Amino acid sequence: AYKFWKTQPVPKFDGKDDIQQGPIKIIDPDETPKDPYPLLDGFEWVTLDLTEDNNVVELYNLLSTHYVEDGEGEFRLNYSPAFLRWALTSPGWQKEWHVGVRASKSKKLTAFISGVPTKIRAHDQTVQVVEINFLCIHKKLRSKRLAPLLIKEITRRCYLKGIYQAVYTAAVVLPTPIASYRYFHRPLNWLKLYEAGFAFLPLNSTTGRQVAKYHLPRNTSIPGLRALRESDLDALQHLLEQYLARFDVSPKFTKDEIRHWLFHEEKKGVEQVVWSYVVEDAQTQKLTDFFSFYSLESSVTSHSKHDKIRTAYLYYYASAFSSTEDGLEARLEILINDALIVAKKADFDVFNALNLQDNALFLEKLRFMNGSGELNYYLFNYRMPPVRDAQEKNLPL
Ligand code: YNC
Ligand code: MG
Repeated sequence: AYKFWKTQPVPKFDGKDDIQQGPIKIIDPDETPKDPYPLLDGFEWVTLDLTEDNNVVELYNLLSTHYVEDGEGEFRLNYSPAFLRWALTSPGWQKEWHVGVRASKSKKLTAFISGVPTKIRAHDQTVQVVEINFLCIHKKLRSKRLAPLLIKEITRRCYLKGIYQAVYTAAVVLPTPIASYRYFHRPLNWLKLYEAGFAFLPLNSTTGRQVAKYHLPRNTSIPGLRALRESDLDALQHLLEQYLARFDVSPKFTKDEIRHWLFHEEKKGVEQVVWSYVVEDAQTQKLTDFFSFYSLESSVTSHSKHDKIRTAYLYYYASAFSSTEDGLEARLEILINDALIVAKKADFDVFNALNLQDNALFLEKLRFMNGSGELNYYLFNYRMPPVRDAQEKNLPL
């Protein structure tokens, strides 16, 4: 097992806990091959140019038919072209890290892997990383050991640019997660989810009672809640940094990254991907809270009167209430409930969240259902002790 992963600079499953945090292997750039790895016969490497609409559409077409499905293959993630462009052209992005494979004859895109650069904080260390995502192989090319080749090729291209560490997430278990979480789902339009085969009717309930159970007020409840403005970005960066300091690992965003990942600028013809809201205190004009979510549809592959489920995914959030008497737990409950109301108003069908960071404090109270999906978090060529959650760390709640 793990024929490929055994050869990579990642921690072994039986790793000791007392190991020093830091790189696993020191990379000598001179030993990095200058040419791409040889590919299967009849296929060739291609670097996509995501500033070109037709390249984005090609990638969309591959992913929308071959990317991640749920266990039964009933639903498949349907990242929109706008989402793909957003996810892959963050500050510092490199064209060379949008790696595709084409069939030499038909020129059809048959596989892909991507990376974007960023920094993370792991305890007190800042690490320059590439974030790897959208690894995808056409269904007819599966189980031919192409995935290790894609991974080795993007690794080579990162090493050549002097990046030796990576972060990535996957549903599959590989050596060795730094943390593992489960997906939770909060129905916003229960009836549609039921009709699409995503939600089930409990034996002792009725459709009417299920709809009532997930009913939300029409308006948000926190005074001063409003959409994020560009003029908030400095204050938001500060609020987020303070809040994320609670956790063992977090992104370390520059202001440009905050703008890119969190600020939606109204532009004609550009579909909204991310929704961000802040709470501004009326007296002090300070930002006290923040939440965001992004939009990612799922295609319903089974026969149903619905072909898409519109899902909002909880993204970053922050609150200055962690250090006050009112308490973080109570505050997050109303804050994220307001996020549900905003998402419902924007016509999302379901609101997803993982049980990471402080999410366990509100998931149950806000009627998220425990899902079957899991997500493992990984670091490449970097060792650190397992990530602890807020409870284990005795953080103020
Ligand atoms: C996976 N998701 O274990 P061993 S997540 C990493 N991430 O290797 P083959 C994976 N490795 O066990 P197939 C993986 N899935 O023998 C499988 N593997 O050591 C490993 N699905 O290769 C697997 N997208 O080509 C095994 O498998 C080897 O044809 C088998 O292709 C796999 O984006 C896949 O779920 C996932 O498109 C491409 O099934 C295919 O089955 C597919 O024979 C649907 O591969 C879509 C899907 C995955 C989404 C993601 C994160 C990817 C992270 C990759 C690792 C990055 C490392 C850091 C690199 C940069 C370094 C620097 C600096
Ligand atoms: Mg393969």
